[in-house]
Amino acid sequence: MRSHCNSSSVSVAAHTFAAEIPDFLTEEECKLIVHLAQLKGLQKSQILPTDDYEEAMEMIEISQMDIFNLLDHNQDGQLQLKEVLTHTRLGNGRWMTPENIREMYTAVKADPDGNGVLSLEEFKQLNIRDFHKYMGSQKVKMSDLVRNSQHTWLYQGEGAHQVMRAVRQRVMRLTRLPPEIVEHSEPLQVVRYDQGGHYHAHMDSGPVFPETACSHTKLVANESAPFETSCRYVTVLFYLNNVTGGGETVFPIADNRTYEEMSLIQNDIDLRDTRKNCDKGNLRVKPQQGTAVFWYNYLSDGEGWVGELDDFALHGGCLVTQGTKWIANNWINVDPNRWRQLQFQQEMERYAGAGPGAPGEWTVDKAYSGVHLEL
Ligand SMILES: [Ca+2]
Ligand SMILES: [Ca+2]
Repeated sequence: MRSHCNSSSVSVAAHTFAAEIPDFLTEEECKLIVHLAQLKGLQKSQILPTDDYEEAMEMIEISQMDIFNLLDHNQDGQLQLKEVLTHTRLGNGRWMTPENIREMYTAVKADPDGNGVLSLEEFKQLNIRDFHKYMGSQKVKMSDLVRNSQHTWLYQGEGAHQVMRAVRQRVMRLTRLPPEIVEHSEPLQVVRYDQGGHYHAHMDSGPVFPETACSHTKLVANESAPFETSCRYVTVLFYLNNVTGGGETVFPIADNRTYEEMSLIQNDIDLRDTRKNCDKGNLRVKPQQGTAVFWYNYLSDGEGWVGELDDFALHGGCLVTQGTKWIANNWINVDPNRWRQLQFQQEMERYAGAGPGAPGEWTVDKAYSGVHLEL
């Protein structure tokens, strides 16, 4: 699938598997989903940073040297601009552009020799508290955030609206995944981007380190991992309307033969920035009502199970320049830990089998109502 072709079914990119399927949903189904989402009510996908940022950052016990080493990706003893940009968490939810970083350096006098690179010596001189103060003092608008949209979750399980059930069944056939996996995945997420909305390029799933747990299996596994992430094996994205201007889905590095995290940001051009650089992305899909796009966020482990994250699945929502954009996401959750996934499915079956009024205090749907996932 290169650029916005309207091929009739599945097309395969060299490295990224992404399929574009026109008319996956009818116009009526799209309208109904939007209507249901409006009835339920949408919430901001990301909120403006709060004032307690400074305090929160000071609580983190990490030495200045550790921060430096963490940021110095290529280990050359200097912090290049792109190394600082890559750590989006530094911005406290605010999307940092090369200009933002340079302004910050000037404000906190971080780069006295003005060469745009922070040497270890310069970094040691820097008072991290000044940096936090500066960040806290910045007026941040919604358009400055990583994500500027609103969303809600719609139930798709048994007893749900027939259209919601039909969509789930269709996703099951499309992905050819076992019903028990699809049925116990996240509900449908409906997202609205108003004019000026965007979502900078991101992965739908987080890296799975030993200290990370999958949100959906965590409770069942009774694990207390310090970090959690939503393990989304497959993404199926639906366009619910035709967008007047912008709003494409971009895969900045789809098809790249070689990929280094750092090549995403070069010569002041950050390919992840969907407000500025969508036109430079490798693959762009134009929203068309009823079309579904689906892709895998993980590679195979070679043994028929989920393997490593697929970096090429990096994608974002381009700036909506005119009108409103409505999409929906169906994510299929699979735990890279096969045993945990199995345990989760068994537990879910047990709850389902216990019938109404069963002590199932939580279900996947309950777990996701009001969830604010940061990816
Ligand atoms: Ca470096
Ligand atoms: Ca310098």
